[in-house]
Amino acid sequence: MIIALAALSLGIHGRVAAGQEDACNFALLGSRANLEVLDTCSSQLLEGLGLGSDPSEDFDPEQQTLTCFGIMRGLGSQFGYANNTRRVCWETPHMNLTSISCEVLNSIAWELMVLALRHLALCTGLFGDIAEEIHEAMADEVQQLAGAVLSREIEMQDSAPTGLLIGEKLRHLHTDLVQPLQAQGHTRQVVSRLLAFGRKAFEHSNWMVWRDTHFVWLHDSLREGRVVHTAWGPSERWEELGANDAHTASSLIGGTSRAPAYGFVNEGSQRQDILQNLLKKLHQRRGGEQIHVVEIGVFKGSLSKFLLEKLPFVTLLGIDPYIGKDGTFPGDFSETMDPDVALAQAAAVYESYKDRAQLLPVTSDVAARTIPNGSIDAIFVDGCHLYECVDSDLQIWLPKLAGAGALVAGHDFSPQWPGVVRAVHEHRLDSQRVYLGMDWTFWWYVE
Ligand SMILES: *[C@@H]1O[C@H](CO)[C@@H](O)[C@H](O)[C@H]1NC(C)=O
Ligand SMILES: *[C@@H]1O[C@H](CO)[C@@H](O)[C@H](O)[C@H]1NC(C)=O
Ligand SMILES: CC(=O)N[C@H]1CO[C@H](CO)[C@@H](O)[C@@H]1O
Repeated sequence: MIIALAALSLGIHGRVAAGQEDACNFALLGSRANLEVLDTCSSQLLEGLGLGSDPSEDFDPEQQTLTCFGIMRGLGSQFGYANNTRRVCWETPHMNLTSISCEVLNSIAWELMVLALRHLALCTGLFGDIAEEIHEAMADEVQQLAGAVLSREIEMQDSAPTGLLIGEKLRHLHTDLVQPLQAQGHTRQVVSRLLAFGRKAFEHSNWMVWRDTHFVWLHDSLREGRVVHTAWGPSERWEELGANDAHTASSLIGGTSRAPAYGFVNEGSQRQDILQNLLKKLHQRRGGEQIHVVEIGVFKGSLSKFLLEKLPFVTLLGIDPYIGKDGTFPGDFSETMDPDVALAQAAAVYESYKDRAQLLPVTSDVAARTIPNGSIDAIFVDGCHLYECVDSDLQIWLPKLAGAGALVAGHDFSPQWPGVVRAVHEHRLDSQRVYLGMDWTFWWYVE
């Protein structure tokens, strides 16, 4: 069954300005969508809505669009994000089933998002004035179309191997989409549901690609008994990203037989979001008390600022010796910013929260001397990334933690920094829990 978007356009045919092709007059195919057609159509619609024609990453999430039901924010950004997520699918081309599942989900999401955009363009008068009752009635039609495309897709996925990865997700998204609408404002509801579908589908794609790639790489490493360079790509890849010790041989004691109990958890796509979620939960578990957090490796203070801004219950101690470029921390930070400039920026952040934030520009072991045992609720280890450093940070700071349930988290559990992997592994041998999330984040709770 081919569901024709043309059916939807019956009401508007002839309204498209003379000489202007309606590039969006195509049949909805779900996972078999023609991406070129979608590109042309969405470019046209985005331009019509005053958003520029090429969805790129730098769309402003605050950018406002005047629509038939009021101002919308971030519409362009969502298309930029969508466009980028397509590339995520092929980030790790060896993960065939994951890549294909990712692409299937993305194609469906693109179609539904373009459907939303098109409906928005229609009711916003891009193709001429249409009475409100008509675009309200069209919204119902759009919801039914989208629902039907999804049902068909779910049916196909049920018998396909990709169904294992995306079947359940599609079912949930379908349920959300076809919920009965509230009496007023069908257009607004349907458009937001279709866009929400896109957002969730892209989040799921990112997570799926991340989890599966991370899992395969970790599995390979444990089997070899050392950090290897498989699913995430060769070690040369990491060198391009700046200072690192990707080539350092890092053995993992006992390999699989003595490994920690690794678990893959989706707590958000960036470390700041993950940490925010974990600290919120910790705050609840600790009865709503103020939470004392130590951040090892502050640099210019972006993470500190985020946490202080978002989490009023956090008291933060930031530690960073501001040594400068010595190859022990990641990325191109040391290339792009002078340590004095970084320190000045971080100091300004801490200054503006000085009632609950303190920055110590010293090494982690020196800072630790002033901190009593059992007084800290959470640490985030993101300083020097070499094995010796991470191992020492963990040894120094674990006694500072306030007993059971305290959080140990950190960054760069990755093939780029095998020393981090080795240190975490050695601290959690023999089936102790270690959670792995996106953005190379790791964490566990003190037992
Ligand atoms: C999406 O990104 C590609 C480049 O990766 C670009 O060629 C294309 O025009 C973009 N826009 C749309 C609507 O897909
Ligand atoms: C803090 O804990 C460490 C490690 O258990 C121990 O060696 C040290 O003596 C403790 N310090 C104090 C002041 O109790
Ligand atoms: C389409 C695709 O990604 N194919 C890949 C499947 O996995 C093999 C083995 O890892 C790769 O060589 C293919 O490129």
